[in-house]
Amino acid sequence: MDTRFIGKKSSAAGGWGALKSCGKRLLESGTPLSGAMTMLKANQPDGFDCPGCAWGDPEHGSSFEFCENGVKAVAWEATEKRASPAFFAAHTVSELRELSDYELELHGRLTHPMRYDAASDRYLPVAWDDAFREIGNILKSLDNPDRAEFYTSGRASNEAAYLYQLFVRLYGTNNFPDCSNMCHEASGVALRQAIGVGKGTVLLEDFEAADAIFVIGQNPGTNHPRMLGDLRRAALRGARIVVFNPIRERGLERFSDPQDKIEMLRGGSTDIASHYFQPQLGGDMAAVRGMAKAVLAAEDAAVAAGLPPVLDHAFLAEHCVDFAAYRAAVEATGWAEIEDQSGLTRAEIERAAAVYMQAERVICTWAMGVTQHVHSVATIREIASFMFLRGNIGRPGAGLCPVRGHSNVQGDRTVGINEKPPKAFLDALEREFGFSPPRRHGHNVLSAIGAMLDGSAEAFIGLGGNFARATPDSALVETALRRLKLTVNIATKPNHSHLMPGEVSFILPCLGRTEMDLAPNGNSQLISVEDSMSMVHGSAGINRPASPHLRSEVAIIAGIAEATVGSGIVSWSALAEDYDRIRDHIEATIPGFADYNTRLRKPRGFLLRNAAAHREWDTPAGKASFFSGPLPEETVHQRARKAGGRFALQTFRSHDQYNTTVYGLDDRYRGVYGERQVIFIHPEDLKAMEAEAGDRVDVVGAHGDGIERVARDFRFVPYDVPRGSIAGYYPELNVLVPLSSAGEQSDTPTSKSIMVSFRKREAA
Ligand SMILES: Nc1nc2c(c(=O)[nH]1)N[C@H]1C(S)=C(S)[C@@H](COP(=O)(O)OP(=O)(O)OC[C@H]3O[C@@H](n4cnc5c(=O)[nH]c(N)nc54)[C@H](O)[C@@H]3O)O[C@H]1N2
Ligand SMILES: Nc1nc2c(c(=O)[nH]1)N[C@H]1C(S)=C(S)[C@@H](COP(=O)(O)OP(=O)(O)OC[C@H]3O[C@@H](n4cnc5c(=O)[nH]c(N)nc54)[C@H](O)[C@@H]3O)O[C@H]1N2
Ligand SMILES: [Mo]
Repeated sequence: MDTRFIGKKSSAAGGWGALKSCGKRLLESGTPLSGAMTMLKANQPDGFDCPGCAWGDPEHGSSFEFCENGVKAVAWEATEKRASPAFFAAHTVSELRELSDYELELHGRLTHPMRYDAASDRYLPVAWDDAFREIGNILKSLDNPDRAEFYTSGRASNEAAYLYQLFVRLYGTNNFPDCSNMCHEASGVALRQAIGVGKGTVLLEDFEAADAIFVIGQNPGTNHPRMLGDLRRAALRGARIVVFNPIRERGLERFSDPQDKIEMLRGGSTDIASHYFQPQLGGDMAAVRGMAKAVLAAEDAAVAAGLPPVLDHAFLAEHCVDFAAYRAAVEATGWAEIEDQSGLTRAEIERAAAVYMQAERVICTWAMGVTQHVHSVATIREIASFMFLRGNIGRPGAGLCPVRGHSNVQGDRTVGINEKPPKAFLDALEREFGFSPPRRHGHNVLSAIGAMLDGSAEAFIGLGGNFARATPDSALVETALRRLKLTVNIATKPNHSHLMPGEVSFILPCLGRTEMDLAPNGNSQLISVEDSMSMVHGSAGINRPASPHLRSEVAIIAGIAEATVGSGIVSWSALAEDYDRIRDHIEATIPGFADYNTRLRKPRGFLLRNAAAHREWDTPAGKASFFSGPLPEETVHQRARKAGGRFALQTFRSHDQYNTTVYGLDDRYRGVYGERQVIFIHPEDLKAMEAEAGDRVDVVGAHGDGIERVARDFRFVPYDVPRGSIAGYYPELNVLVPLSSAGEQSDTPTSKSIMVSFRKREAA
């Protein structure tokens, strides 16, 4: 078998490997020098917000914080390559559909507004005003505004997102499918129930004070490299770092900080995780409940022995409700059930609990490994309950930290991208603008797809993102998009969603975060974003736009809005001329933004106050609320084992991609080169199937809803994962993610627990 694609793993995350990879990326981007210069302005007081991720920026961010993820994202946007009208003239859309995500985006930045021409099956240039007029006319012609879907991906600025929601609500719908529906939705839902606010409670400074940091279902080495710097500093000063991850991820094991000259010269690295536990997929709720069980047992033992208590009784009495019910639920859950579902032994779980109990201050972070399961909301409630036991919230060095993905996904929600908007916000819009915004709930991602499939949606507008590839059952979604009357994508680079044109279809090219956005008076426009720690700060691009025909997202939304709802209520062009005016409206309609335009211009921006971080609880009970539901009856890995010949599959990211944007085919942290169609699997599972490393198979969905799903031609990579739980890359495996499987209460696709089997590869 050919296993040349399986190679050496990087010995540590970061380090020279990261520098080498960045150098390569900058060279490929065509402008090494301007690319490097651009990097120096990332996350600087007078620069742009890094489009790489939503991790916070340090207080004294005066020296450039090196981050491979950021360099790639910036170089990707600053490329010299152009997907110009000549490129679209040279290829039919059907031809382009044959390209991989990787090959497609390699063609570079979009330069002109384009309209699909069905006769020639090509995109042809169109004038901006003609595009706006036609889009407006089609939107106005729909029987009902609820027949249009307005998607947002989390790179849109606060200003663009606010203007977008204003336009869409004036148009008359709350249909806001959003990338966060596929991402941290469960965190928002669970945290609102538990602590009254759907956001994390910690600041970057808290990582300097924590004694223990639990990192659950997250791969920061790849996805939030700057977080590794904070974890490394914590590890060096003796904080314990406890990881729960089915896969042994290199970045969580060892890290060489490219910021640290001595470590780099000596080829040294710092151990990150002090404890590494490998649960089964979806086993975290059981693991956390097991830890709680150990904590409660230790409390009983301490009381019996007359020792100081383990629980924070003052916090429980003053701040919490439902502790007794929670305690009863934990005690009713047996160790056998916990061990089977978590895939961890009681001894392992007790070791993790001991770290928790020895720590005065604990932070718990998590990401997609927790949020993309059926029982994600319950799991996050369980995590919050566990943290309440010792009052690990609302004091320095302690708290809950969902680590967000897209650089402004949190801000977009704050400024109104929400299919279930709170009443107070709609009331505020009504007061500020004098119209009646729609009150019915709108569509999220899954219900928008449902509406497209059953014909009740007729138009799709995408403010960024790659809807067709990021969503489940991608093949079905692609056909659904092609049946629409209108599809519009506001984008920086071509992607597969643009190749699924409706009857009328436009690609509208916009400025990226790194590019100068000049107002008509020549002033540079400032936009703003909110990071995972609720810091809002300004961002201004410095590069010359990729093409003179690009418009800002704000200007494009203003153009569509004016052509659709007119300027009687909102003067769109006035707002697009000066974003300060948009911010004045945000300040008037959303709490926390007082003096927005002034505070935004301070070096680190400002913090949106988080009540829970001050131990004020905006929950129905007015207190932090314990959760006392049962463990899931069965998770996918348990069902797969019972059925035999089945596996629980998770779809995750490689080290060389940003969501559906694939930068390259290597994943050096996992030792895979030049190949993305791979399945990571336990060597004993391979043996049991009489298969070997490098064997090619088809992966077959086994969700049991009667729909045939096949991902063809994948190769095995033996890996350190629990038996029965396997892994492979998104978006290649999205054909296997069932639309009909969603998180309870979050409605998030369950991309981390997909039931599959294997069969011999069929020739295509
Ligand atoms: N370079 C890069 N950076 C990115 C992105 C990118 O694609 N590339 N995407 C951005 C976005 S939008 C997001 S949301 C974040 C995503 O950041 P992550 O959540 O770190 O992303 P994933 O690659 O999906 O990784 C999930 C991790 O959870 C583990 N995991 C999977 N299932 C389980 C489980 O059941 N239990 C536990 N304990 N662990 C599990 C996986 O093994 C993997 O290590 O990153 C952001 N940053
Ligand atoms: N199977 C599986 N599916 C998943 C996930 C998973 O883990 N597994 N993760 C889910 C998650 S966490 C997320 S967040 C979603 C991501 O879903 P999306 O946000 O929809 O996808 P992206 O790949 O981030 O979007 C990339 C496109 O955005 C456009 N773009 C880039 N920068 C800009 C900009 O500044 N402005 C505009 N207007 N456009 C821009 C480019 O054209 C690029 O092609 O995918 C989800 N889908
Ligand atoms: Mo995400």
